[in-house]
Amino acid sequence: MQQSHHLPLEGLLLVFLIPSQLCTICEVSKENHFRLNPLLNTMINSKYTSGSLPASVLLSLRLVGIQNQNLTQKLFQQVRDYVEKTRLNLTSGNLALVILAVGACYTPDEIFIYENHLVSHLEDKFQAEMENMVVHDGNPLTNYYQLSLGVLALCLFNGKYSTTSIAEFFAPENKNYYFGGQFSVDTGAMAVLALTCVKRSLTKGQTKADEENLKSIENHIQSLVKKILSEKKENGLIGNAFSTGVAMQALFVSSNYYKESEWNCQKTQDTILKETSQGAINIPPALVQILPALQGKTYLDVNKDVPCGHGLDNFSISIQVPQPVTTPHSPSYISVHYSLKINETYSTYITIPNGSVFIDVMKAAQKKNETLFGFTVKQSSWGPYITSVQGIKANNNDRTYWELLSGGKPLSQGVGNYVVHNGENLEIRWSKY
Ligand code: B12
Repeated sequence: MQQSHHLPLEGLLLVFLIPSQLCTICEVSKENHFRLNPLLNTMINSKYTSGSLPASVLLSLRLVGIQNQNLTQKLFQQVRDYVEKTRLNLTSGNLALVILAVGACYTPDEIFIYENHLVSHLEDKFQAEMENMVVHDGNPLTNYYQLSLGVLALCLFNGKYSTTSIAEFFAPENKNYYFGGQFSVDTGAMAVLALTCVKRSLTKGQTKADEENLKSIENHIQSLVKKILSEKKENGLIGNAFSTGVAMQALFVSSNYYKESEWNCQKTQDTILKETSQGAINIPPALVQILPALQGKTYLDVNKDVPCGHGLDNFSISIQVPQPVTTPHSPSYISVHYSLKINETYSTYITIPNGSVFIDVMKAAQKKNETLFGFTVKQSSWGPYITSVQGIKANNNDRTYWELLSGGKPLSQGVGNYVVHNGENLEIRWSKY
């Protein structure tokens, strides 16, 4: 008799528990860990030349439980050098990444955050972002992806922030989630991670204002998740290959906002593994977000009550010795059409070696005519970013930038990575986002 009373209750419990857990157990199985090898080795062997990339790599490795002392200490040293060299003159998102990486998994390195008062510096930077929005028509100093990283780090490391402002500024209709009218999956996903952290801390709060903020934050998460899911492609990618890692993380932490049938996590995982093993996704800042997602981890696990995982601790890491590049044959050449559009369009034909990237075309055009095609770049974790052409500078306060296009369509790679083809129509256009 007793049993027949228990069974329906257990069944009921399972019905409630399983759907919200299904996605969190979508992780690469132990037998398939070898499939993470290409991804891990590209990440580890990248030169970490720019900005906060060592911090992002360190964060990613710690989240999946890689505790190779040589490697993590080398990365930690690079993070310290970065903080010291820049004298904390970093953007809000870069400082947030440093805090998340150094503070991840309760290692003794954590003391660096407190000795250097990094959390209160981040509070100031976050405040400056908000003030810039008030003065410049709702435009932050950086962007909402970085503001979300900032909220996440403040929330996880007991920084001060106003939940009322967050509930107000992070409404899904805010223009900062969109570039050229297109929803930015990366931005929405990072915001879901940040808002989920704030939501969890508010659930512990009691005041009436907390209750109202909690309600609107939950609504924001719900509509952002809907927008992220609407960017799901036939092959399982969400947005594009470079946004899928952070989108997966966002969907892991928000599984009670969508139905199990709305996302086939396994399909997304399979495509990502296939693309990384074929080298189609080989840019470190994308890989650092993919790796935790493939292990069922998210940036919210940074300071969970339990220490980070040990899952990949015995992973075979091969530090590659760079091979000298030999070019046995003289290269074949291709020709492309390059134009620069401001109000008028300036065009030229460029002949360059086969296999060249967009920036090679720009350099060749600059050599031909410095006044017309002269440009400047800034190094970032994604590679060189075009900051000005003909002396006209991109500016976040008025949402202007130099857009890259091929055949009239925006490119999803930067000038340092996009390999150009014979006969292609390349364009750099003065645009608003
Ligand atoms: C915000 C943003 C923009 C803003 C940047 C200005 C601003 N207000 O901050 C705008 C809308 C102008 C923009 C433009 C472009 N972007 Co963008 N952008 C982002 C986004 C959402 C966040 C960047 C960020 O702050 N990261 C966090 C901080 C801590 O890291 P950071 O390295 O210091 O950030 C700087 C760089 O990322 C740089 N940046 C922004 N976009 C790009 C793109 C490239 C190729 C490079 C080298 C640098 C760069 O701006 C950041 C602030 O200074 C990322 C998504 C992501 N996951 O990062 C996409 C992302 C980096 N962008 C991308 C792309 C493709 C572009 C464009 C090439 C699009 C185009 N067709 O023109 C252009 C860049 C052209 C150029 N001038 O060189 C891709 C890059 C993919 C790749 N394989 O390289 C991403 C990953 C989006 C995606 N999923 O496809 N972007």
